[in-house]
Amino acid sequence: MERPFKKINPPEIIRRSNWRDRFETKVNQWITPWDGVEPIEIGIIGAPLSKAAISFSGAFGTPNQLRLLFPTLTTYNLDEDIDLTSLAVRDLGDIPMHITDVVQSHQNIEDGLTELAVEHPEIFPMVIGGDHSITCPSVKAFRKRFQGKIGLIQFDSHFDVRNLEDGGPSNGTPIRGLLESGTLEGQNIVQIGLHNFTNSKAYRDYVDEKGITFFTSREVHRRGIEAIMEEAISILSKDTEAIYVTVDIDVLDQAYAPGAAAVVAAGMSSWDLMEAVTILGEWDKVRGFDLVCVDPMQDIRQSTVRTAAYVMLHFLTGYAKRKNRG
Ligand SMILES: [Mn+2]
Repeated sequence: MERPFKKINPPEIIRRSNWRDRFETKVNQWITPWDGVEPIEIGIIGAPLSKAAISFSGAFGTPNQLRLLFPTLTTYNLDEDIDLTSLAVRDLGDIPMHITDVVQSHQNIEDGLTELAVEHPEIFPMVIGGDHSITCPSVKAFRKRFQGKIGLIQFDSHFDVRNLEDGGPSNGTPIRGLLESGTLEGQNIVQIGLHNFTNSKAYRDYVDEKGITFFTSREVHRRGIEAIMEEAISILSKDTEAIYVTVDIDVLDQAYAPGAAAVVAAGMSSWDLMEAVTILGEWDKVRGFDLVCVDPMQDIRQSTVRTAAYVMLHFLTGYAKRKNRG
């Protein structure tokens, strides 16, 4: 089989299972490696970089750990009565990382995702980190797909606008990098799940000055996620052609995501995040997605990797609803 891409390696792990219930499909039987020929709607791309994490992170292992978990999940969403096999989702493989050079690895991510955008603009990119630093090169590549302005919706307990002088780029700087490179404008960014004792006054002032809208974890808890999403979508609809969604798993409470690279108390609940990504999957303007900062090395019974898989599957459920609506 010829490789579909020059700058994206084939998947490192292909999880097969020998037993099958004839009336059930598991995720690994549906999300198989792409042959480069079959028309597909969504491509999963691993960005296994976590050398840019401020505290040590094993997030480089997440794409493979997700693949290993796929045989434990079915493709059927009971609440929505939707089987995801109606969507053509395939595994495009992993972007190769430099062993020591973070900046080069970021360039590889931008180059790999640019190759995908140029060769196959019809494929929706679903990028799996890695730490949050990967979002900066990923959105830079995403930007090239559109003429108009793009927007970003971020789930995170941190602003991720740290200064770039104190040892960046890192998983604390992706939004700063996107603002300073002119890739994004602050008024087209909404951040959800921001938290107490994980940020500083200086960075809140920076976010305010740039015109970014943010909702704290407490606001989500008190107002409800549907109301927050409605407001977020109304803000981002105004001036954008396309939206990129980035999910940092540290937006969740430590009970739901013990394997987040940075754990928080009183974070968002899994349910609120599932509802939010389902809503975003359904929104036509959303054209790119990433999920970051899951550290399988800190995880307990793969619970955080499993939560990450559920986030993906709920987003894809929303995408199936978008498609069915036509
Ligand atoms: Mn983050």
